[in-house]
Amino acid sequence: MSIYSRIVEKKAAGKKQFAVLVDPDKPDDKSIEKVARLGEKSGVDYFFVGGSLLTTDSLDHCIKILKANSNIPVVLFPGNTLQMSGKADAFLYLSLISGRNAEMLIGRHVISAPYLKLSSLEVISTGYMLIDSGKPTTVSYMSNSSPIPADKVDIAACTAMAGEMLGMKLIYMDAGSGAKNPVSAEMINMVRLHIEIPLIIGGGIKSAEKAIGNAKSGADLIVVGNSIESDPQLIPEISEALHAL
Ligand code: 1GP
Repeated sequence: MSIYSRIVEKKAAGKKQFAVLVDPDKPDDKSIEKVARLGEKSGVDYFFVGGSLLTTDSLDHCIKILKANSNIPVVLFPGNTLQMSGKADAFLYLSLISGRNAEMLIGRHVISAPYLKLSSLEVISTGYMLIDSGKPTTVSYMSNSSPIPADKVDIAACTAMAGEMLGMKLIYMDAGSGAKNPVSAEMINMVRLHIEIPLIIGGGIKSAEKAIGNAKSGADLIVVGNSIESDPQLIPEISEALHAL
């Protein structure tokens, strides 16, 4: 079964899903191995792999370790077109629909399209929405785009609707890695009410309570990266809490 069908099927069954984000630049091999084993043991649904800025050539190596220590599908969450690896299972083809930078909306996609076509990766068209988190994040700087203001829930809803009507398969609302303020429950709720496709929420989620709150507000898939790097025990905590919902 494709990863997208799996996401849709779980959503239809009312099951909440959990993805652990691994930045291939950051952890050492032992830490990646630990995350993979903990993820496998606690039923993590996906590993998302990627970052806004990779400074080492570690992508393939990171995926290799995750695959050697778990059976969890690896989904590329690319910060740029260079972050492509045939060792992964799927590729989030992110169009930054919250911004007005043509390169991030379509330009980079034109460059990567022929390579993706040749790869065996499952390509999942994703409307990516950056939400303001109180201070500039790496992704807002690197993408040269303004995030949607945190209190403009109507703009978020209309942006997500446009993404869905343009044929995108997922909406990913992100406050950015290590965000000071995560996406608000009110905004998640509003967007959920206006779209049918699966909704991913990430950025600044630091506890199982917050993950559950987001899921109850309408998120189908929760992504956590930063806080897991400092406390891997959050993996079983969040995974169990979300899957018990
Ligand atoms: C970032 O949504 C992801 O793009 C995850 O954010 O690292 O803050 O958990 P954190």
